[in-house]
Amino acid sequence: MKVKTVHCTAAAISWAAIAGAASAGLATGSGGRAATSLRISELRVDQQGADNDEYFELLGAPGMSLAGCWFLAIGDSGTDPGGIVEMAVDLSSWSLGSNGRFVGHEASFGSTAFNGQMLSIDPAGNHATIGTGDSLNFENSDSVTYLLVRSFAGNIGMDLDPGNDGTLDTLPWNELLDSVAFVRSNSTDPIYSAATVGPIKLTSTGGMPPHAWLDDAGWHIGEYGSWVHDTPGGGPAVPTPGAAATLVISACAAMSRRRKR
Ligand SMILES: [Ca+2]
Ligand SMILES: [Ca+2]
Ligand SMILES: [Ca+2]
Ligand SMILES: [Ca+2]
Repeated sequence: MKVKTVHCTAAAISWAAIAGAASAGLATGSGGRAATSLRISELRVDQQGADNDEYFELLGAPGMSLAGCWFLAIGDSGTDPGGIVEMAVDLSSWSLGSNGRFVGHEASFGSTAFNGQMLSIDPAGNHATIGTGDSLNFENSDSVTYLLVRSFAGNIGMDLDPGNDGTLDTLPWNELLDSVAFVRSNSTDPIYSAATVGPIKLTSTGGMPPHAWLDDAGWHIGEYGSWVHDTPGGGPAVPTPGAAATLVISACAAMSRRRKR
């Protein structure tokens, strides 16, 4: 299947309006269907020392099933700068907690103390270990786009953007539910989301947001050597999904633009 995402015409008009909020619920899959309420609401991709506590958090309706949903990381490979499926997590076995949250984390999650504090999951949120040990290794050396999709039919290593022009040429899923791109300074890798976080330089060497979370005001960037802003399985309210439908066209348009940082 080869599907272009360039059927939107309102591109430049809407892009500026949503770039700041960075909180679009996207629905730019091959079917172009309306966005659902399922969102990416928090991500920890980097930390001081070994990245043992990485996790992603989703937010939707309380108790909602995640059957058919996948969490994807789209980045580079050793020789190709973009569009590569770096990670694909099948969420089908799980559901959202009583507060509408789900956290996927690595087995070593909760093992690092900053200022005497360690991470733990809010008891109202569901959570699951992804793989064993230090298994979630979100890349933080280049820009990466995270997608939440329904019915993923691709595989890890697949190149969804062979021309590396910032437009995904292959969309191996039925529906794109949400997305966010973590942008690193000096990275020339293309990204594939209207919602962006970063770049920000919090360390002597890096320019990648180590952590970010979503609330009513949009995405916020957390700390590198502190859990003070982390709320895995809990946290602040986020925009209601109703707002997302109006952003569909602009989101599609944004994805057709090449963005280099
Ligand atoms: Ca890790
Ligand atoms: Ca990492
Ligand atoms: Ca590529
Ligand atoms: Ca949270």
